[in-house]
Amino acid sequence: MKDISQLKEEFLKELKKAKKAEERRKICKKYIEEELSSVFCSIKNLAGEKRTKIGKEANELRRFILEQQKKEKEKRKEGEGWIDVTLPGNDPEMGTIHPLTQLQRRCVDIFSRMGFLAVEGPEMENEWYNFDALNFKEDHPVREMQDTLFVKQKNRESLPAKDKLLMRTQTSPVQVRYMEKRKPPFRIIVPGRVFRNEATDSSHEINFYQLEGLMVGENISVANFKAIINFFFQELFYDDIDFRLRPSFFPFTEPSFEVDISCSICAKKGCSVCKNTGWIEVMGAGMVHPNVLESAKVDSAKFNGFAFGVGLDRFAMIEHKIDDIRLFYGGDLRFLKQF
Ligand code: FA5
Repeated sequence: MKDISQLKEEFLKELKKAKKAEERRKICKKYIEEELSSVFCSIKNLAGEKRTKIGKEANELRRFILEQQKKEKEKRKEGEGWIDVTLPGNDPEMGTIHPLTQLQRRCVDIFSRMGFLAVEGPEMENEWYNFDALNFKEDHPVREMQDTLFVKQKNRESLPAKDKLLMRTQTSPVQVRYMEKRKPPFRIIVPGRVFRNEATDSSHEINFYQLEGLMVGENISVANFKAIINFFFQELFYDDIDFRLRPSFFPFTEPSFEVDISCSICAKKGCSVCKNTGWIEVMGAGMVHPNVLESAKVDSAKFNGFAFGVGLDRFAMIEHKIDDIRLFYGGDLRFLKQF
Protein backbone atom coordinates (compact mmCIF):
# COMPACT_ATOMS: atom_id res chain seq x y z
CA MET A 1 0.00 0.00 0.00
CA LYS A 2 1.28 3.48 -0.89
CA ASP A 3 2.29 5.86 1.88
CA ILE A 4 -0.40 8.56 2.22
CA SER A 5 1.94 11.55 2.49
CA GLN A 6 3.84 10.31 -0.57
CA LEU A 7 0.51 9.97 -2.39
CA LYS A 8 -0.37 13.57 -1.52
CA GLU A 9 2.99 14.78 -2.81
CA GLU A 10 2.53 12.94 -6.10
CA PHE A 11 -0.98 14.37 -6.43
CA LEU A 12 0.22 17.96 -5.91
CA LYS A 13 3.12 17.47 -8.33
CA GLU A 14 0.81 16.19 -11.07
CA LEU A 15 -1.71 18.95 -10.43
CA LYS A 16 0.99 21.63 -10.72
CA LYS A 17 2.23 20.19 -14.00
CA ALA A 18 -1.26 20.14 -15.59
CA LYS A 19 -1.86 23.23 -17.71
CA LYS A 20 -5.50 22.75 -18.65
CA ALA A 21 -8.51 22.67 -16.30
CA GLU A 22 -9.70 19.47 -17.99
CA GLU A 23 -6.41 17.73 -17.11
CA ARG A 24 -6.64 18.89 -13.50
CA ARG A 25 -10.19 17.54 -13.22
CA LYS A 26 -9.01 14.19 -14.56
CA ILE A 27 -6.18 14.04 -12.02
CA CYS A 28 -8.57 14.66 -9.11
CA LYS A 29 -10.88 11.96 -10.44
CA LYS A 30 -8.00 9.49 -10.85
CA TYR A 31 -6.74 10.02 -7.29
CA ILE A 32 -10.21 9.60 -5.77
CA GLU A 33 -11.50 6.71 -7.90
CA GLU A 34 -8.28 4.73 -8.38
CA GLU A 35 -5.45 5.60 -5.98
CA LEU A 36 -7.49 6.30 -2.85
CA SER A 37 -10.07 3.61 -3.45
CA SER A 38 -7.27 0.98 -3.66
CA VAL A 39 -5.93 2.36 -0.35
CA PHE A 40 -9.41 2.04 1.22
CA CYS A 41 -9.66 -1.54 -0.07
CA SER A 42 -6.36 -2.56 1.52
CA ILE A 43 -7.08 -0.82 4.85
CA LYS A 44 -9.47 -3.56 5.90
CA ASN A 45 -6.54 -6.03 6.02
CA LEU A 46 -4.59 -3.89 8.53
CA ALA A 47 -4.79 -4.39 12.25
CA GLY A 48 -5.67 -2.13 15.21
CA GLU A 49 -3.97 1.25 15.55
CA LYS A 50 -2.28 1.18 12.16
CA ARG A 51 -5.68 0.75 10.55
CA THR A 52 -7.13 3.77 12.44
CA LYS A 53 -4.11 5.95 11.66
CA ILE A 54 -3.99 5.21 7.93
CA GLY A 55 -7.77 5.40 7.65
CA LYS A 56 -7.71 8.89 9.17
CA GLU A 57 -4.89 10.08 6.88
CA ALA A 58 -6.59 8.66 3.79
CA ASN A 59 -9.84 10.41 4.68
CA GLU A 60 -8.01 13.70 5.13
CA LEU A 61 -6.38 13.33 1.73
CA ARG A 62 -9.75 12.53 0.20
CA ARG A 63 -11.25 15.71 1.67
CA PHE A 64 -8.26 17.66 0.38
CA ILE A 65 -8.67 16.34 -3.17
CA LEU A 66 -12.45 16.99 -3.10
CA GLU A 67 -11.69 20.56 -2.09
CA GLN A 68 -9.36 20.96 -5.11
CA GLN A 69 -12.05 19.46 -7.33
CA LYS A 70 -14.60 21.98 -6.02
CA LYS A 71 -12.22 24.86 -6.71
CA GLU A 72 -11.75 23.65 -10.29
CA LYS A 73 -15.52 23.55 -10.78
CA GLU A 74 -15.95 27.05 -9.42
CA LYS A 75 -13.24 28.37 -11.73
CA ARG A 76 -15.08 26.80 -14.65
CA LYS A 77 -18.36 28.47 -13.68
CA GLU A 78 -16.70 31.86 -13.48
CA GLY A 79 -15.28 31.31 -16.94
CA GLU A 80 -18.72 30.57 -18.32
CA GLY A 81 -20.07 33.92 -17.19
CA TRP A 82 -23.50 34.88 -15.93
CA ILE A 83 -26.40 32.41 -15.91
CA ASP A 84 -29.99 33.58 -15.69
CA VAL A 85 -31.42 31.14 -13.17
CA THR A 86 -34.93 32.49 -13.65
CA LEU A 87 -35.15 31.17 -17.24
CA PRO A 88 -37.31 28.03 -17.59
CA GLY A 89 -35.20 24.85 -17.89
CA ASN A 90 -35.43 22.17 -20.55
CA ASP A 91 -37.88 19.45 -19.51
CA PRO A 92 -36.30 16.02 -19.96
CA GLU A 93 -38.36 13.81 -22.29
CA MET A 94 -39.69 11.02 -20.06
CA GLY A 95 -40.49 7.66 -21.62
CA THR A 96 -42.96 5.10 -20.29
CA ILE A 97 -42.69 1.33 -20.10
CA HIS A 98 -44.57 -0.38 -22.91
CA PRO A 99 -47.89 -1.89 -21.70
CA LEU A 100 -46.83 -5.36 -22.91
CA THR A 101 -43.55 -5.14 -20.98
CA GLN A 102 -45.45 -4.00 -17.90
CA LEU A 103 -47.80 -6.98 -18.19
CA GLN A 104 -44.95 -9.41 -18.85
CA ARG A 105 -43.15 -8.21 -15.72
CA ARG A 106 -46.28 -8.60 -13.59
CA CYS A 107 -46.82 -12.16 -14.88
CA VAL A 108 -43.19 -13.10 -14.19
CA ASP A 109 -43.55 -11.70 -10.69
CA ILE A 110 -46.75 -13.70 -9.96
CA PHE A 111 -45.24 -16.97 -11.18
CA SER A 112 -41.95 -16.32 -9.38
CA ARG A 113 -43.91 -16.17 -6.15
CA MET A 114 -45.13 -19.71 -6.91
CA GLY A 115 -41.57 -20.93 -7.45
CA PHE A 116 -41.46 -20.71 -11.26
CA LEU A 117 -38.12 -19.74 -12.80
CA ALA A 118 -38.21 -17.39 -15.81
CA VAL A 119 -36.07 -18.63 -18.71
CA GLU A 120 -35.58 -17.52 -22.31
CA GLY A 121 -34.90 -19.15 -25.65
CA PRO A 122 -33.90 -18.02 -29.17
CA GLU A 123 -36.40 -16.18 -31.36
CA MET A 124 -34.78 -17.73 -34.46
CA GLU A 125 -35.37 -21.42 -33.85
CA ASN A 126 -34.88 -24.61 -35.83
CA GLU A 127 -37.57 -26.95 -37.09
CA TRP A 128 -36.59 -29.70 -34.69
CA TYR A 129 -37.27 -27.72 -31.51
CA ASN A 130 -40.25 -25.79 -32.92
CA PHE A 131 -42.02 -28.84 -34.39
CA ASP A 132 -40.36 -32.31 -34.35
CA ALA A 133 -39.41 -32.40 -30.66
CA LEU A 134 -42.94 -31.21 -29.85
CA ASN A 135 -44.46 -34.25 -31.54
CA PHE A 136 -45.56 -32.45 -34.73
CA LYS A 137 -45.24 -35.29 -37.23
CA GLU A 138 -43.49 -34.47 -40.52
CA ASP A 139 -46.03 -33.41 -43.17
CA HIS A 140 -48.79 -33.52 -40.60
CA PRO A 141 -51.34 -30.83 -41.49
CA VAL A 142 -51.16 -29.54 -37.93
CA ARG A 143 -47.94 -27.70 -38.87
CA GLU A 144 -50.22 -25.46 -40.92
CA MET A 145 -52.04 -24.41 -37.74
CA GLN A 146 -49.22 -22.01 -37.02
CA ASP A 147 -48.28 -20.29 -40.29
CA THR A 148 -44.53 -20.23 -40.18
CA LEU A 149 -41.98 -17.63 -41.33
CA PHE A 150 -39.11 -19.77 -42.63
CA VAL A 151 -35.56 -18.44 -43.01
CA LYS A 152 -34.17 -18.60 -46.57
CA GLN A 153 -31.22 -21.03 -46.70
CA LYS A 154 -29.20 -22.60 -49.50
CA ASN A 155 -30.22 -26.26 -50.15
CA ARG A 156 -32.68 -25.99 -47.26
CA GLU A 157 -34.52 -29.16 -48.24
CA SER A 158 -31.43 -31.32 -47.83
CA LEU A 159 -30.61 -29.98 -44.35
CA PRO A 160 -31.49 -31.94 -41.17
CA ALA A 161 -34.38 -30.50 -39.09
CA LYS A 162 -31.90 -29.16 -36.50
CA ASP A 163 -30.32 -26.90 -39.17
CA LYS A 164 -33.51 -25.68 -40.83
CA LEU A 165 -34.12 -22.22 -39.40
CA LEU A 166 -37.41 -20.43 -38.81
CA MET A 167 -38.83 -17.67 -36.64
CA ARG A 168 -40.37 -19.51 -33.69
CA THR A 169 -44.15 -19.69 -33.88
CA GLN A 170 -44.55 -20.36 -30.14
CA THR A 171 -42.54 -20.34 -26.91
CA SER A 172 -43.08 -24.12 -26.49
CA PRO A 173 -39.66 -25.12 -28.01
CA VAL A 174 -38.03 -23.72 -24.86
CA GLN A 175 -39.74 -26.53 -22.89
CA VAL A 176 -37.51 -29.07 -24.68
CA ARG A 177 -34.39 -26.87 -24.65
CA TYR A 178 -34.74 -26.49 -20.88
CA MET A 179 -35.64 -30.11 -20.04
CA GLU A 180 -32.90 -31.78 -22.08
CA LYS A 181 -30.17 -30.14 -20.01
CA ARG A 182 -31.65 -30.74 -16.55
CA LYS A 183 -33.26 -33.33 -14.33
CA PRO A 184 -36.88 -32.99 -13.08
CA PRO A 185 -38.65 -31.56 -11.15
CA PHE A 186 -39.02 -28.35 -13.21
CA ARG A 187 -41.17 -25.28 -12.75
CA ILE A 188 -40.48 -22.68 -15.43
CA ILE A 189 -42.11 -19.85 -17.34
CA VAL A 190 -40.89 -18.57 -20.69
CA PRO A 191 -41.90 -15.05 -21.68
CA GLY A 192 -41.03 -14.16 -25.26
CA ARG A 193 -41.79 -12.93 -28.73
CA VAL A 194 -43.19 -15.25 -31.39
CA PHE A 195 -43.85 -14.84 -35.12
CA ARG A 196 -46.55 -16.05 -37.50
CA ASN A 197 -47.17 -15.50 -41.17
CA GLU A 198 -50.73 -14.28 -40.71
CA ALA A 199 -52.99 -11.64 -42.17
CA THR A 200 -53.31 -9.04 -39.43
CA ASP A 201 -56.62 -7.91 -38.00
CA SER A 202 -57.82 -6.43 -34.70
CA SER A 203 -56.86 -9.56 -32.73
CA HIS A 204 -54.03 -11.06 -34.86
CA GLU A 205 -50.51 -9.73 -35.36
CA ILE A 206 -47.56 -11.22 -37.25
CA ASN A 207 -45.48 -10.98 -34.10
CA PHE A 208 -46.86 -11.09 -30.59
CA TYR A 209 -45.89 -12.18 -27.09
CA GLN A 210 -46.53 -15.47 -25.32
CA LEU A 211 -45.87 -16.71 -21.82
CA GLU A 212 -45.19 -20.43 -21.67
CA GLY A 213 -45.47 -22.39 -18.44
CA LEU A 214 -44.15 -25.87 -17.65
CA MET A 215 -44.30 -27.93 -14.49
CA VAL A 216 -42.86 -31.46 -14.48
CA GLY A 217 -42.47 -33.82 -11.54
CA GLU A 218 -44.02 -36.97 -10.10
CA ASN A 219 -47.82 -37.35 -9.95
CA ILE A 220 -48.68 -33.91 -11.34
CA SER A 221 -52.35 -33.60 -12.23
CA VAL A 222 -54.83 -31.27 -13.95
CA ALA A 223 -55.90 -30.24 -10.43
CA ASN A 224 -52.39 -28.79 -9.88
CA PHE A 225 -52.71 -26.88 -13.15
CA LYS A 226 -56.09 -25.46 -12.16
CA ALA A 227 -54.77 -24.33 -8.77
CA ILE A 228 -51.81 -22.56 -10.38
CA ILE A 229 -53.82 -20.69 -13.00
CA ASN A 230 -56.55 -19.85 -10.50
CA PHE A 231 -53.95 -18.04 -8.38
CA PHE A 232 -52.48 -16.42 -11.51
CA PHE A 233 -55.82 -15.02 -12.73
CA GLN A 234 -56.78 -13.71 -9.29
CA GLU A 235 -53.45 -11.96 -8.81
CA LEU A 236 -53.45 -10.55 -12.33
CA PHE A 237 -56.99 -9.20 -12.37
CA TYR A 238 -57.27 -8.50 -8.60
CA ASP A 239 -60.61 -10.26 -8.78
CA ASP A 240 -62.49 -13.52 -8.58
CA ILE A 241 -62.34 -14.59 -12.19
CA ASP A 242 -64.29 -17.58 -13.46
CA PHE A 243 -62.45 -19.81 -15.85
CA ARG A 244 -63.23 -23.02 -17.68
CA LEU A 245 -61.30 -25.70 -19.56
CA ARG A 246 -62.55 -26.84 -22.95
CA PRO A 247 -61.21 -29.93 -24.74
CA SER A 248 -58.82 -29.05 -27.55
CA PHE A 249 -55.87 -30.44 -29.50
CA PHE A 250 -52.13 -29.74 -29.47
CA PRO A 251 -49.66 -32.40 -30.66
CA PHE A 252 -47.47 -31.82 -27.61
CA THR A 253 -50.12 -32.25 -24.89
CA GLU A 254 -52.55 -35.05 -24.12
CA PRO A 255 -55.24 -34.32 -23.04
CA SER A 256 -55.24 -30.73 -24.33
CA PHE A 257 -57.49 -27.84 -23.41
CA GLU A 258 -58.27 -24.24 -24.21
CA VAL A 259 -58.75 -22.04 -21.17
CA ASP A 260 -61.46 -19.37 -21.23
CA ILE A 261 -61.95 -16.65 -18.61
CA SER A 262 -65.23 -14.89 -17.88
CA CYS A 263 -65.52 -11.59 -19.71
CA SER A 264 -64.71 -8.83 -17.23
CA ILE A 265 -65.89 -6.15 -19.66
CA CYS A 266 -69.57 -7.21 -19.69
CA ALA A 267 -69.59 -9.42 -16.55
CA LYS A 268 -70.59 -12.44 -18.68
CA LYS A 269 -73.64 -10.65 -20.14
CA GLY A 270 -72.21 -10.69 -23.68
CA CYS A 271 -70.38 -7.94 -25.59
CA SER A 272 -68.30 -7.39 -28.75
CA VAL A 273 -65.02 -8.41 -27.06
CA CYS A 274 -66.36 -11.82 -25.97
CA LYS A 275 -68.46 -12.09 -29.13
CA ASN A 276 -71.59 -12.32 -26.99
CA THR A 277 -70.53 -15.55 -25.33
CA GLY A 278 -69.50 -14.15 -21.92
CA TRP A 279 -66.15 -16.00 -22.20
CA ILE A 280 -62.74 -15.06 -23.70
CA GLU A 281 -60.21 -17.67 -24.82
CA VAL A 282 -56.84 -16.84 -23.29
CA MET A 283 -54.52 -19.85 -23.39
CA GLY A 284 -53.77 -23.30 -24.75
CA ALA A 285 -52.72 -25.96 -22.26
CA GLY A 286 -52.56 -29.65 -21.44
CA MET A 287 -50.66 -32.51 -19.84
CA VAL A 288 -47.22 -32.80 -21.48
CA HIS A 289 -47.24 -35.60 -24.10
CA PRO A 290 -44.91 -38.50 -23.15
CA ASN A 291 -43.22 -38.19 -26.59
CA VAL A 292 -42.16 -34.63 -25.71
CA LEU A 293 -40.67 -35.78 -22.39
CA GLU A 294 -38.79 -38.54 -24.25
CA SER A 295 -37.51 -36.03 -26.89
CA ALA A 296 -35.97 -34.14 -23.97
CA LYS A 297 -34.61 -37.39 -22.45
CA VAL A 298 -36.96 -37.27 -19.45
CA ASP A 299 -38.25 -40.66 -18.25
CA SER A 300 -41.99 -40.47 -19.11
CA ALA A 301 -42.77 -43.56 -17.00
CA LYS A 302 -41.63 -41.75 -13.87
CA PHE A 303 -42.39 -38.08 -14.57
CA ASN A 304 -45.35 -36.15 -15.95
CA GLY A 305 -46.55 -32.57 -15.92
CA PHE A 306 -48.55 -29.78 -17.49
CA ALA A 307 -47.75 -26.96 -19.89
CA PHE A 308 -49.62 -23.88 -21.01
CA GLY A 309 -49.15 -20.97 -23.40
CA VAL A 310 -50.76 -17.58 -22.82
CA GLY A 311 -51.14 -14.90 -25.49
CA LEU A 312 -49.96 -11.82 -23.56
CA ASP A 313 -51.26 -9.28 -26.09
CA ARG A 314 -54.80 -10.52 -25.66
CA PHE A 315 -54.48 -10.26 -21.87
CA ALA A 316 -53.28 -6.69 -22.21
CA MET A 317 -56.25 -5.94 -24.49
CA ILE A 318 -58.65 -7.23 -21.83
CA GLU A 319 -56.83 -5.42 -19.03
CA HIS A 320 -56.86 -2.01 -20.74
CA LYS A 321 -60.03 -2.50 -22.82
CA ILE A 322 -58.09 -2.07 -26.09
CA ASP A 323 -59.99 -3.20 -29.15
CA ASP A 324 -57.12 -3.46 -31.68
CA ILE A 325 -53.91 -5.44 -31.11
CA ARG A 326 -52.07 -3.42 -33.80
CA LEU A 327 -51.99 -0.36 -31.50
CA PHE A 328 -49.27 -2.09 -29.43
CA TYR A 329 -46.86 -2.14 -32.35
CA GLY A 330 -47.74 1.11 -34.16
CA GLY A 331 -45.25 3.21 -32.20
CA ASP A 332 -47.83 5.99 -31.80
CA LEU A 333 -46.73 8.07 -28.80
CA ARG A 334 -50.28 9.35 -28.20
CA PHE A 335 -51.22 5.71 -27.46
CA LEU A 336 -48.09 4.73 -25.57
CA LYS A 337 -48.04 7.76 -23.28
CA GLN A 338 -51.32 6.62 -21.68
CA PHE A 339 -49.60 3.78 -19.79
C1 FA5 B 1 -49.83 -22.24 -28.92
O1 FA5 B 1 -49.06 -21.41 -29.41
C2 FA5 B 1 -49.33 -23.31 -28.00
N1 FA5 B 1 -47.89 -23.33 -28.03
C3 FA5 B 1 -49.86 -23.07 -26.59
C4 FA5 B 1 -49.64 -24.23 -25.67
C5 FA5 B 1 -48.51 -24.27 -24.85
C6 FA5 B 1 -50.54 -25.29 -25.66
C7 FA5 B 1 -48.30 -25.35 -24.01
C8 FA5 B 1 -50.31 -26.39 -24.83
C9 FA5 B 1 -49.21 -26.40 -24.00
P1 FA5 B 1 -51.97 -21.14 -29.87
O2 FA5 B 1 -51.60 -21.20 -31.30
O3 FA5 B 1 -53.43 -21.36 -29.55
O4 FA5 B 1 -51.16 -22.19 -29.02
O5 FA5 B 1 -51.53 -19.74 -29.27
C10 FA5 B 1 -51.60 -19.44 -27.88
C11 FA5 B 1 -52.19 -18.04 -27.65
O6 FA5 B 1 -51.45 -17.10 -28.43
C12 FA5 B 1 -53.64 -17.89 -28.12
O7 FA5 B 1 -54.54 -18.30 -27.10
C13 FA5 B 1 -53.72 -16.41 -28.39
O8 FA5 B 1 -53.98 -15.71 -27.17
C14 FA5 B 1 -52.32 -16.04 -28.84
N2 FA5 B 1 -52.25 -15.88 -30.30
C15 FA5 B 1 -52.24 -16.83 -31.26
N3 FA5 B 1 -52.11 -16.29 -32.49
C16 FA5 B 1 -52.02 -14.95 -32.31
C17 FA5 B 1 -51.85 -13.81 -33.19
N4 FA5 B 1 -51.70 -13.97 -34.50
N5 FA5 B 1 -51.81 -12.59 -32.65
C18 FA5 B 1 -51.92 -12.43 -31.30
N6 FA5 B 1 -52.07 -13.43 -30.43
C19 FA5 B 1 -52.13 -14.68 -30.91
